[in-house]
Amino acid sequence: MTRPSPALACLTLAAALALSSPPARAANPLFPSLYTADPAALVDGQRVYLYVGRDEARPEDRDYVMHEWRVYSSCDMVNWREHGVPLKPTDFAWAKGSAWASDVIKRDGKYYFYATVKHSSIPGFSIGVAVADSPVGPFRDARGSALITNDMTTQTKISWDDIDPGVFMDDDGQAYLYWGNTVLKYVKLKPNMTEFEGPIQTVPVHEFTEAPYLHKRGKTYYLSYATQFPEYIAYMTGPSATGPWTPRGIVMDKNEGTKTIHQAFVDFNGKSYAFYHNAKLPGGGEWRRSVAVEEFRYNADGSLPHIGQTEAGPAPNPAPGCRP
Ligand code: FUB
Repeated sequence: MTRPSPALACLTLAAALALSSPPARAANPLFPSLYTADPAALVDGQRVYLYVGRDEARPEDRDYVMHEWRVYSSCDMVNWREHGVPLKPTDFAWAKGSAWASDVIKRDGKYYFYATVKHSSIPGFSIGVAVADSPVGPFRDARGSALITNDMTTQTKISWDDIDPGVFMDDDGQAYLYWGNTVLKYVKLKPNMTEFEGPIQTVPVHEFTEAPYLHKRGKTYYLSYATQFPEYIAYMTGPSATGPWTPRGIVMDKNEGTKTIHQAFVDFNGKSYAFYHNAKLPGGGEWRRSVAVEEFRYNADGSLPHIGQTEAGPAPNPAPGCRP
């Protein structure tokens, strides 16, 4: 009997493995061992960092139970390294809990973590800012007091209208903080990233719910947000970080199982990605959510496409020089 050549033997083995290997784990939701929500993404060098709130609600709970944020990083958008807990609401001495949505930005070698938390003495939700020398923390309170409290804005009476920070720095170094539920607000930040540079402004947006997120591509500014309830992801575009804004429609349809969706858009290693959350992890639900990611391409006219949710998630996109 003649033996197959080594090359043929390799090919045959590869074909057999391809037929017999179980399918690779679906990439979405990204973190199958815990419930996660409210993704915030930061590309730093060749790595992408992903900050999420941990949903700790039990199946019988009827509200969010969120005691900490978690941070992960990836070199390829498929394999994620866990870095633990970079910050907890109780790291702010003036806060009493609720690790709701966050956003993180780098400036002058430091990392600034804007965090929604419940204030312990001023009724309602607040936004604090913490700082670290590393994107994975540990972060410490940068002010010793909340940056934004519920009593600073009076457009609505709800106690949760000052949530969901989205921080952005323009090419000229001017930083902006957008936030809000029901009413969209923004303020310019001083270069120290911890103080206002001017007054709080409001932006009229039809059916704005929450989760504002500002990013820029070329000369176009994209202000995305959650609209309606259950939420869809919608967006507007404009010629500056403060508009004027033109509504551009829906990017992602609402979830089943949870009414929230909370998006973040980044470019990483030459490709574009949308993070969001759904309730698709087994046992998931309204307060037990799971973060997912999709790759997408901008349309030729610069508009965002309609992005569908997939189980497979993005193909691996290994960034050169990044050590997994
Ligand atoms: O996770 C708590 C809240 O639910 C967030 O702050 C909102 O964006 C919504 O996802």
